Amino acid sequence: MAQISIIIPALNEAESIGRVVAEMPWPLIAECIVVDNGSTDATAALAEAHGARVIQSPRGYGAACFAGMQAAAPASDILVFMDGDGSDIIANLPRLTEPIARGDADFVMGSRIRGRREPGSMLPSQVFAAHLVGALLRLFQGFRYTDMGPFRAIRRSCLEEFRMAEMTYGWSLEMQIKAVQHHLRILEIPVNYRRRIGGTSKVAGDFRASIKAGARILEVLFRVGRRQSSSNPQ
Ligand SMILES: Nc1nc2c(ncn2[C@@H]2O[C@H](COP(=O)(O)OP(=O)(O)O)[C@@H](O)[C@H]2O)c(=O)[nH]1
Ligand SMILES: [Mg+2]
Repeated sequence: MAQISIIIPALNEAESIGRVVAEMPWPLIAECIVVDNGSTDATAALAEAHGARVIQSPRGYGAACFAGMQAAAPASDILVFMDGDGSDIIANLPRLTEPIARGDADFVMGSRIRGRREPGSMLPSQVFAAHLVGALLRLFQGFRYTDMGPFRAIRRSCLEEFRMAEMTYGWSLEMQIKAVQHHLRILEIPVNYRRRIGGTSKVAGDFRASIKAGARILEVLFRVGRRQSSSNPQ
């Protein structure tokens, strides 16, 4: 049976992280790693109390995901990323991991756009950005993603070949672009999405952070995305 590590970047998520970790389907997974990078609240202690392995990482969403990937148990062959605010629905996990475990896919993206979204869980600007990036990626890469959502599963050996470099908000999109560039078998499946359980948004709901994230996403789209177009003779 494929071994699964769940990786959750978490920054000041004390209001939600305990419940997120407590809801883990432990028989299905090898471990749940919570990557805390400088939380000033009880995020790390609560995650640990509910059964997660807590590690620390340098600042940045991508840095946290990268540290989680490096810390995953050597025997794990599938890595799953999800957020620590309770927005992702863990019951959707098998939909993400089973196609990889069966050998039918290497990367399974959860699309919130295709799933059911609790009203208010995604801002109109996020829905618009997902569509825009999807359309641009189709132009550049020939693969249509409908979302850049956090909940996703990837074959570990593939992710390790990507040489991930985006240590902030570009991480998620970099992974999606490199999956196309490395000719992975990609599947996008609907996942449902809720509002965060508590606490405050560090990205979409924070004006400055969302502008920074948007700029970073566009930069990754053009820089990483175009690398392939220019090196690909087709
Ligand atoms: N470790 C770490 N986690 C972060 C950082 N920024 C955001 N997160 C986490 O990444 C996830 C997504 O952030 P969130 O604030 O929910 O963004 P939103 O869903 O766009 O509103 C949450 O689990 C955050 O705690 C960061 O700089 N470091
Ligand atoms: Mg969130």
